[in-house]
Amino acid sequence: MGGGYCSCGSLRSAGTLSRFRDPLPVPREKKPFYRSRGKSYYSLTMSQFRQSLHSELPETAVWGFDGTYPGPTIRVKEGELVFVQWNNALPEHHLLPVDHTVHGAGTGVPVVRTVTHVHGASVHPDSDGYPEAWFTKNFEQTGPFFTRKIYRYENRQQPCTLWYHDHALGITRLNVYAGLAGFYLIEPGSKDRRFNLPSGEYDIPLLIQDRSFNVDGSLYYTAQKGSPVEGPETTVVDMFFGDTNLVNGKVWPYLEVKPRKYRFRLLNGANSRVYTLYLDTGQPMYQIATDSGYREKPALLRNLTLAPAERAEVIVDFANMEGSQVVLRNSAPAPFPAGPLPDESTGTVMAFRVKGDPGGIDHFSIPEELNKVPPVSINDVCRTRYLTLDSAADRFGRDLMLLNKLTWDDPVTELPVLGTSEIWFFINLTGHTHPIHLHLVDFQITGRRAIDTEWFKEKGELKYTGPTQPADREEEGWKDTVRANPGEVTGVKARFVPFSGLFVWHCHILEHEDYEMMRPFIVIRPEENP
Ligand SMILES: [Cu+2]
Repeated sequence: MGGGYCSCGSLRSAGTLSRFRDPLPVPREKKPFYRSRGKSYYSLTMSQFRQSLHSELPETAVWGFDGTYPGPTIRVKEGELVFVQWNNALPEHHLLPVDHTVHGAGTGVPVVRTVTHVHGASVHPDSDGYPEAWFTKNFEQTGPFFTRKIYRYENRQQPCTLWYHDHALGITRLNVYAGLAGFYLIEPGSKDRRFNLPSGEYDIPLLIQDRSFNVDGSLYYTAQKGSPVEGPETTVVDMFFGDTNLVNGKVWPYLEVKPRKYRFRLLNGANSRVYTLYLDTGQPMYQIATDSGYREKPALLRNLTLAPAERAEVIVDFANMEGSQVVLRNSAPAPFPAGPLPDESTGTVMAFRVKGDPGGIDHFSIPEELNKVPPVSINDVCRTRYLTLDSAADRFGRDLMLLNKLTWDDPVTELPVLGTSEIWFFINLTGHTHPIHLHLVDFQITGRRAIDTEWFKEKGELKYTGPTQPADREEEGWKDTVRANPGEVTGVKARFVPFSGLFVWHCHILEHEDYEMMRPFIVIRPEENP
């Protein structure tokens, strides 16, 4: 076996690892290697190395950027023109068991392929990280849609917390699980949007992921026993849930905080797990931003749910709490929303230890108004689309999830016109929630409505069984990923600007996106509209 994985069933029990043993790592910030007249140039390199993910575990072979997992944080300004060369210096063999029966991952393509997507970035299609624009070590081999080595990011969008991660067709779940992810933060271009929010050492990004380990410390990823396919074991599973939670690459870490306000940028970077996060002290988190920018006003929340790829920025005030420990916990069932509740291991995320004095006057504040988020209007909607989320079975009888009953290779069916607005209604006919992500655009949730799914499957008609429900509290504002819940129709309204061309929309459960729950879409220019 070429990689570092072990499928001998020597899974390490999560209960053998102590909680809150290691300090939270904060990814270092990447500096551009050249900056001139509002343009910045970066180069990041993916490689395999060993890193301690918990001090009671042997070092783990992981993949990362510039020798760290998660990769270094890229912090840019609104409107700054940024160029990034994403380099691949990974070994020839994959760290995890590749399944060659999955779309785009057949034996005819190199096993180790990468392509980096900045999730939520408004970019030209040639810099978006199209799943078939992959490349191998030193760009020796490239996928059919590869066009350029250096990606261009204009960052003409609201200040927000984005993240970069791998997006290679058929192996995204493995590349991200191995460690290929990091933060990409867009900061306000002008002072009036900076407010007086906690900054510097009081502004901390938290990448939350779940992982399982073998006894030798290596990452465990499912290999199916009794594979229906001849040859290597197949590894594509309906969902994958790890039995420990990591934050910024450490299992159940702790962070020493001062008794004052902190800004946390929460990102669910898990393959399949949904997190409902809360503080065990019952104290509030003041949410200030959603996926794609500031909320209109902060929201006082006791808990908030993030499906894979969703983000929320919150302010937590530890004032007058010297000497106490606050635990960030998870209460979301897996699968979501009707699976078993988390146990003590998967229900624990990290701890904050409040120590010392505030370190000066806490002059940071939670603003009353943050942004102008217009109410969702349907007056300018050019087109509505009804798109089903379906469960099916593949030729081997394995679970397979589809969008509109189509596969990745089927002809493109979503062709919005540049500059127009559309509402996409996701009709979820499966048994669990799928976080649906559209590249290029931000959107607002128009609402959710329960339907009779059996009726729909039989007659192909929508029979609503309840009134329209508005977005959840933590979803109010601009989003790029939305939870489509089972038995519901979920609507999102997006304006397709500013780039035309080929993009993708998909479920962000990585096991689903790797196995047909992803579709291309093309933003066409008005003159191309038939
Ligand atoms: Cu899905």
